[in-house]
Amino acid sequence: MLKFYYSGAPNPTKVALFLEEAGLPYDAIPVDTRRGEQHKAEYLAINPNAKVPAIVDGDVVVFDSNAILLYLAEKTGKFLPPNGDKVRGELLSWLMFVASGVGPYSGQSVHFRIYAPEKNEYAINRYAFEAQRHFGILDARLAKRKYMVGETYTIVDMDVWGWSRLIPTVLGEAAWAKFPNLKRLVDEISARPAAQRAVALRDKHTWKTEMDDVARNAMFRHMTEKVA
Ligand SMILES: N[C@@H](CCC(=O)N[C@@H](CS)C(=O)NCC(=O)O)C(=O)O
Repeated sequence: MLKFYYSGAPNPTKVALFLEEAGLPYDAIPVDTRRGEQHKAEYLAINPNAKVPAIVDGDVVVFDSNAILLYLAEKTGKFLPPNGDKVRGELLSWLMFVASGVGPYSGQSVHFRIYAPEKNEYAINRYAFEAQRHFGILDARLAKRKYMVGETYTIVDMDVWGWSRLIPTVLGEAAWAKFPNLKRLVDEISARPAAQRAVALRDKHTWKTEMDDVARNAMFRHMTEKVA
């Protein structure tokens, strides 16, 4: 059975959404990043980047949520737009836009707003600005169309949902008012039974909740290693 290495964080949750939507049987294996399990040798053999998610599907190993969504969609033929170079170009562009922009800027915005030991106004504003700019681009696209690519719900919408549903954490409680079209898509997906199962998956395991020195040492290793 497909092994899904996960936590309740945004990137694994969008893969959980695909697995639930597609009805693929899977074995959910917890990787408690606050306990440092992402750095264990057996997990690094699967994902050398020491992050979740990753999957092992027979002899196929895939890490990075965006790569996993594309792999699973192509393998199953599900949640892809119709064939054609034009729409394929859109699919790849928006997947990479989420992978290289929405995800990293959202993650850094949360880091500097919530977890950084010093509240650095420049860094907070830099990452919030860029996260907001990226969400604004998604919102503008969704003002003119129901879904991100093609006429139906695809892996790009699942990819977008992963971080967008946490916009209040990324940008503050009032931020949803700026993205009505994106909110419409997020609300539609969040109401789907598969999305509810994806979000509830984390309740099947027990996780370290404290963001204490053990968690900081595992997740924010730059705090103890000066690079430049
Ligand atoms: N580009 C990767 C990013 C993965 C990532 O940053 N995962 C976070 C959870 S959302 C993680 O594992 N954090 C633990 C850590 O940084 O130690 C993806 O989309 O899968």
